[in-house]
Amino acid sequence: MKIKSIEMREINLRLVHVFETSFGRTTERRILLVRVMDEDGTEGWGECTAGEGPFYCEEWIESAWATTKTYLVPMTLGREVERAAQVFALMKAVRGNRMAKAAIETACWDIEAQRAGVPLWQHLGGTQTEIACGVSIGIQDSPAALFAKIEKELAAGYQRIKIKIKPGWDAGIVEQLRVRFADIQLMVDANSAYTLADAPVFQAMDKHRLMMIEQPLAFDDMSDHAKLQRQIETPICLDESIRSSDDARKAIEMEACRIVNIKLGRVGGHAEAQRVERVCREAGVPVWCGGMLESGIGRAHNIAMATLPGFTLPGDVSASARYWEEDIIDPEVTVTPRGSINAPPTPGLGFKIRRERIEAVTVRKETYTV
Ligand code: OSB
Ligand code: MG
Repeated sequence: MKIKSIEMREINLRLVHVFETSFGRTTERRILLVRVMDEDGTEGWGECTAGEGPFYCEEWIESAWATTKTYLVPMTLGREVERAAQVFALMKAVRGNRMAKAAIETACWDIEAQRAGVPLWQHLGGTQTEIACGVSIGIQDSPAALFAKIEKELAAGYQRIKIKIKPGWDAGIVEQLRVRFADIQLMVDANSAYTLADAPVFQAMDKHRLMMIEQPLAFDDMSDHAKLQRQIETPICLDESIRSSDDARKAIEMEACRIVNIKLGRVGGHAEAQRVERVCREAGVPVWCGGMLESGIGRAHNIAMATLPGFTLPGDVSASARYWEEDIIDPEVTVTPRGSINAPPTPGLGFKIRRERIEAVTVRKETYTV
């Protein structure tokens, strides 16, 4: 495959519901989409999952745009690779910036799968034709509002509920939730809002049988996560801390977590995600697919990745309609009444790209061709 053209564009999409985490609120997504074209004119699409500000991680839309344009495009444009799995290495000289890299890398996997005439999920080595879905529910204005949201998602069939927590909206809320929803599969995500001194908050949650506590402590502190894990019974799941398969290996070795959330952007694309999945599977550590409020393109890539055999827990990949009035793919992502998404049967990403819709929400675009 020769990378003949790379188009970068920013689209703006308003969320149906404001999403609040311990690091802030999101009302409108600014998404960098990448379209790569090969020598035969086959085009692949990728999505950069960087947020609107450098809060979940250092990358954000403006840094991703600048890094892609100034460094990643020159490193990949005009290059020929035998396999999409080699694209990440072309960008090796750039440190970090994995979300920006993943946009180009995943687009190349889309191309490769189309050229092979198979669905991307099969091309990646996926074995599950149906993926288990949960939802991630942001911090709400009141417990009543949270209860109402949970009722609605359970009625739609979702298999597990994740709530966002922050200091002041944590153990007390979980306690109330357990009174109302005694047996549901429930978990919390702190997005690094705590320190080891808060261990009592998590010890208080132990009696509520949570599936896991996601990323309670700092993104760059596996050592404290290992200490916290020794003080609580509930499994810790790492999100922000896992940027590579080496990170996963180290986290497992030091027992900083018992579950791993894999996000394509955070690890730098499909090839690295495959390596993380493998390290975890071989160590007997379950993984699940995280979400970054993706448009249909990123969502389709997530679905493909989540068919790999190690993805044994419900993920954060849910229906398009929970996020968007109108998605940019056709059909939109829908969830079955038993809370699952079927892997698409058609080659590549498996969803049609709605060009006109994308054009209508594009705010800037740059194309590079050789
Ligand atoms: O920590 O998993 C997270 C959204 C933005 C940034 C970080 C996270 C999230 C979510 C939402 O939890 C998952 C989704 O519904 O896409
Ligand atoms: Mg998380």
